Amino acid sequence: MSSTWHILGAGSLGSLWACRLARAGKAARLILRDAQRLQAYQQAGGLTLLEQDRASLYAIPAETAESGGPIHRLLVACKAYDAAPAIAALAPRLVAGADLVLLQNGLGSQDEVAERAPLARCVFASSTEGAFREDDWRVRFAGHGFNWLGDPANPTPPPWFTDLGEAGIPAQWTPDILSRLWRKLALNCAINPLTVLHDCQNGGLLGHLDEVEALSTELAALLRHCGQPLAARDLDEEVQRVILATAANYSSMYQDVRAGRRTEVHYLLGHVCRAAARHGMRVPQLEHLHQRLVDNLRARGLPSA
Ligand code: NAD
Ligand code: KPL
Repeated sequence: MSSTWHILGAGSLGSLWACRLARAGKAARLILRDAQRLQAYQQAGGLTLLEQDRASLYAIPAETAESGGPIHRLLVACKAYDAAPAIAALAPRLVAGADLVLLQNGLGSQDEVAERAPLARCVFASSTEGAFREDDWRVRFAGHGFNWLGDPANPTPPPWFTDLGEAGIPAQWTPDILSRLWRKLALNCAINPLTVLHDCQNGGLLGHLDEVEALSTELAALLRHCGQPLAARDLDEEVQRVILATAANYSSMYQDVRAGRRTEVHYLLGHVCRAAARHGMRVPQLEHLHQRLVDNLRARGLPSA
């Protein structure tokens, strides 16, 4: 097996991971959207990672999906709605037993990817690290956090997992990655849509705690119904703790909407509503929230799925 990390998507998280892997001497190769992006990247001379007041340039080799050559390990670092089409385009290059590391927030995109790459091992990740693009090929490491990785189909960590520690990427292998992803999904559903609808920072939700509590209660019931009792435990308290701890921040969905970017709603609130429907469970608060959010996005001319 080749030890090269192919990294699909040189956006915020993809660049953050690529730069740290390259800095640690790990073989990394970026996969960019098309020949035009590749040319622009080559002109820039590499990726720049900004950490506090330090800027470091990493001349990581790059290619496009069409470049050819086998892929043994792929970090999928695009948005949830781009993941399945990106993997479909790369499928002919994936060797049997290739490892895919899926950094997407929310749930649903992981299964879409797995369908398109049935011979690959899909490792799911849940990240609380924060990064954003200051400009093309310039990414700021904005928030130290942690990464949990796991494979719902196989509790054994892959041999390359030690690369992460060696590259200074804080990570732990967990056999219960689905519980982590559901918990984060529930937090995002209780907070992010309301910040868009009330046009406020996370702390602004302290003025709407009745709404937040009603959503948390319904989300916890749904998690238990979906076989995720751990993810449901004391959800209400954690939602309020996160609101307080991030009171001055704008949620990621709020930032996407404000910047006119497509949101990942289909894999967040959309996934929750679909899961409830599959289980024949009524979730009127969540359904109503979803409808209000969809209407709000449509009114702004943004995709609602
Ligand atoms: P981003 O938009 O900054 O980067 C995604 C990149 O993928 C873009 O550069 C895009 O052009 C590229 N891309 C899309 N399709 C592609 C394709 N077919 N081929 C090549 N490149 C392609 O997104 P991000 O903020 O890095 O988020 C990635 C995922 O990580 C999301 O699901 C997000 O919710 C999650 N996440 C992000 C952060 C963060 O701080 N940015 C934190 C936690 C989780
Ligand atoms: O993850 C978040 C986000 O903004 O996406 C928090 C801060 C937890 C709010 O849901």
